[in-house]
Amino acid sequence: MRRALRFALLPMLVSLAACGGGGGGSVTVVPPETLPDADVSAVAKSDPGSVLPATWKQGPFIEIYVRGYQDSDGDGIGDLKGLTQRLDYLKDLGVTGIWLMPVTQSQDNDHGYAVSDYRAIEKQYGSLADFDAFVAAAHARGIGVIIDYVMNHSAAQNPLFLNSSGAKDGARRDWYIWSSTKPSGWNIYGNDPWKSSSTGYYFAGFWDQMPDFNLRNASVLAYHHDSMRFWLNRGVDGFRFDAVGNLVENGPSAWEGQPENYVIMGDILSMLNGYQNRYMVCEAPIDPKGFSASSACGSAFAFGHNYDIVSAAKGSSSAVAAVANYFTGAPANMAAMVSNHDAFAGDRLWTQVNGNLPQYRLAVATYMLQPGVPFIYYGEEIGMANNNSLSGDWKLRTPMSWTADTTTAGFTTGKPFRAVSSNVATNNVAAQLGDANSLLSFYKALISVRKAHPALAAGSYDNPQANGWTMSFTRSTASETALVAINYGSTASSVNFTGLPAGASVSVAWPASGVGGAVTSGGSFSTTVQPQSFVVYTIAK
Ligand SMILES: [Ca+2]
Ligand SMILES: [Ca+2]
Repeated sequence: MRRALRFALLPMLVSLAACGGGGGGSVTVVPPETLPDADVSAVAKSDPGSVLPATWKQGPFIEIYVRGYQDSDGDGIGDLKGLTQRLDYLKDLGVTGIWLMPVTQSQDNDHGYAVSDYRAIEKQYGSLADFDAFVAAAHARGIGVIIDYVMNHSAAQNPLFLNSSGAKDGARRDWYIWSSTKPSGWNIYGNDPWKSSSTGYYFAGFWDQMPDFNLRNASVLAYHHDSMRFWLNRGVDGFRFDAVGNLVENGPSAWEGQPENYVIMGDILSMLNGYQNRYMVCEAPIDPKGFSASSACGSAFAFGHNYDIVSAAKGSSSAVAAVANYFTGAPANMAAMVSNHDAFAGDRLWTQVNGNLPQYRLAVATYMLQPGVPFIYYGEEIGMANNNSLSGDWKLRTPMSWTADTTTAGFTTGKPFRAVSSNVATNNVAAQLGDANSLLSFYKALISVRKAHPALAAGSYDNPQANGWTMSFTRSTASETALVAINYGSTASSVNFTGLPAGASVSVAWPASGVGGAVTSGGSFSTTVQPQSFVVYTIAK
């Protein structure tokens, strides 16, 4: 969401206008009793339980754009049946969770963030039965499923907004934000959020086709809780929440990260924690650490840290220090990533490092070995590049590169809904699956090491050191300590870990060719880290 959306949506606005769809000014005033409305019935908690191990929440997760992942029926649009066919690939990769970008019925026919029905599956993706089958198949492989939930705004074509905008005395009027005169002084990411309609001015922070809900209205919050339970009751393992910095506005100079937002998310976390073994994570670039608090989302994406990770990988020593320090003041349950579906978070990693594989591996090792729940963006594991002939966010949301086919990428038997990634001919699953030296094999090996060592998946973060281009830290659980050193520089460096149990045996976890040793009588262990490489050791307690 956020800023980049504006660019992606411009062509869509034109097409909507061309087909007469839903501009605010075109709303027709009708008697309230004839207004459209949505099913807002209450949904009681009915927890089906969880078949997943508690460790599934440690990740790694993979973020998947269903429209771009796998088409099963040749219409050129990815769907749930296609995604289900790829679950064995995802299990083999080693992920323990999947974040699906919106799968609810939407108005945009693209990214899905303009939700027109919160309790229905996007028809282009399949049916509710297809969704249930997908979740069951993921669970059977030990993989959890979280889905995007968009609470800040709906589609303008959502019946709730059609009701709200259709008449000043409709049942849903107060479900959105209205003013009889146009408020002044507002600027949301460069846009005036107040849009005109025949019944007044409504607030839409991101796009005139995505009106903001009035989240001060208890009925609206109750509706969203009910809609979340609709999915949790079906076995969904949690949610990724969009734009939680934008939920409640308190004025033209107080519209982002307002105190009410933390309370709203904390109430949702409490509701979600009433179910077994669930997880939720928030998008809140305005305050990632604050929204990670257990009184708010419990976990939020570490925006900011991602830029430093990539800068460190590219050789910035000041960024190395920032990366080393990050988790000294950040909750360990934050979600870490190096790119996602939004351009404001950066290009695809391959494009950020211009295809430099040593730098690529260093960035990945950093976010896989530090604290935080790792989130891989689909295709990152094979080094998919942007398609820079596309604009805005679209360049990041191309069909998954399954094969070297430069037209279909192996994604569809038909014509893909969008051009494929620029480097599909070289970076694709088919080319990398059997290659022990491929990027895909690197991801699998690193994920395997992370999952094999609880200290890496869930340990503390201790003794972070940044010395020039080298970072080191230790991570511990009750049963083991992991020693990690990453050298981002172009010359070998030596690292000395101290404060360790005298005489303890030191085992190698990475690289496979490494050599272990023993802690000295003074409690130290020294090692040499080759240029642009990293080492991981473990000591059993
Ligand atoms: Ca399809
Ligand atoms: Ca809002």
